Amino acid sequence: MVTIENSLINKLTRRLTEGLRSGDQRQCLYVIDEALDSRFSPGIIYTNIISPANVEIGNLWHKGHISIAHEHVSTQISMKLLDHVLDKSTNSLPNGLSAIVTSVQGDGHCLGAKMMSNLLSLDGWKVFYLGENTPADDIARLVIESGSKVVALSVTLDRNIKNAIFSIEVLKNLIDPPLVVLGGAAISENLLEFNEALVVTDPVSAVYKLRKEFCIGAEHLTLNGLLAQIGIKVFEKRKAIGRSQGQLAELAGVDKAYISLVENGKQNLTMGRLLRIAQALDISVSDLLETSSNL
Ligand code: B12
Repeated sequence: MVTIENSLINKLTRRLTEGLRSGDQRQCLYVIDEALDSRFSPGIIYTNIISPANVEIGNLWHKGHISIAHEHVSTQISMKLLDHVLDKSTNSLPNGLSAIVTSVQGDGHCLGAKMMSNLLSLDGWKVFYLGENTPADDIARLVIESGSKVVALSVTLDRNIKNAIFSIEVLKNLIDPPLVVLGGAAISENLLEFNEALVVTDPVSAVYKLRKEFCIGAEHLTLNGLLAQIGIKVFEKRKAIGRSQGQLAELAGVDKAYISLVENGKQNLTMGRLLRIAQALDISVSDLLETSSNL
């Protein structure tokens, strides 16, 4: 199962890299839609497909094989892909908290910060995504204006670590200081630790840590979100036990179309049918209802 998933991920990444290299936005969107149809989560699509494809394109530029114009086209398409995944995913209800996300001053690498920004949006945060290269004082001003509780900083270039330290220093001195989350290649590759910031290497873990930090939980899930999660679980479990939709429908005593609607998160199930589907999958109702992550 894991091998099949990995080989699909590798295949999608290769096709995405080709699409990005030739600047073919439509091909890139097809690849991402295929990843979404294959039920890969936004976090997996971001970190295991879009990210390595961009590393490949960036490396081609760094080695002088493609021009900066080609690299910029690829980055712009990738930014659209990140938003496409966000638009197609199930958002949590707003949690009432806001966060600022940016690359630190001097850093023009923007994809990591954008991934962090979109995953926070997906999790119900109001996000101010500032793009790249933002000076500390301007971040501080926006924290005051917006009342943001979190500032997530992305640092890719080693030479910009000092700018991150400066930003932390400036933010720490505010009357209502935000929690600073630090990530990016320069931080993770140098295994840096900071007393006054939360250091996290990948954006999905960062969102989970913030959930804990701010006690944000399943109460922010919408009905549509819950139905989508039940659908994913039914689909995954059915695949894992090797049954077709028709076979599962027969076992549960419902129509095949009903299972299809459930798996697509479009069916508001009755308790009786939820129980029968759970029994047909040989799992408990609470397994199906347990809210997991939409990340
Ligand atoms: C693409 C790329 C570029 C693009 C950037 C396009 C853009 N607008 O983003 C371009 C071509 C413009 C570029 C320019 C430069 N680059 Co460059 N670039 C890369 C490359 C190939 C990939 C970076 C990337 O996009 N990765 C994909 C993203 C998604 O990964 P990521 O940023 O690491 O983010 C992940 C995690 O780190 C994390 N994350 C990121 N931010 C955050 C934040 C938080 C809060 C959290 C929790 C997590 C998190 O989440 C992401 C998913 O897991 C890397 C090499 C590599 N193999 O990584 C070099 C690299 C980063 N670049 C490098 C350099 C030197 C430069 C230049 C100085 C080159 C030059 N001579 O001009 C310029 C600097 C421009 C500037 N002012 O910043 C060096 C950095 C060396 C160093 N250690 O300091 C690298 C490592 C290449 C190398 N081997 O030399 N680059």
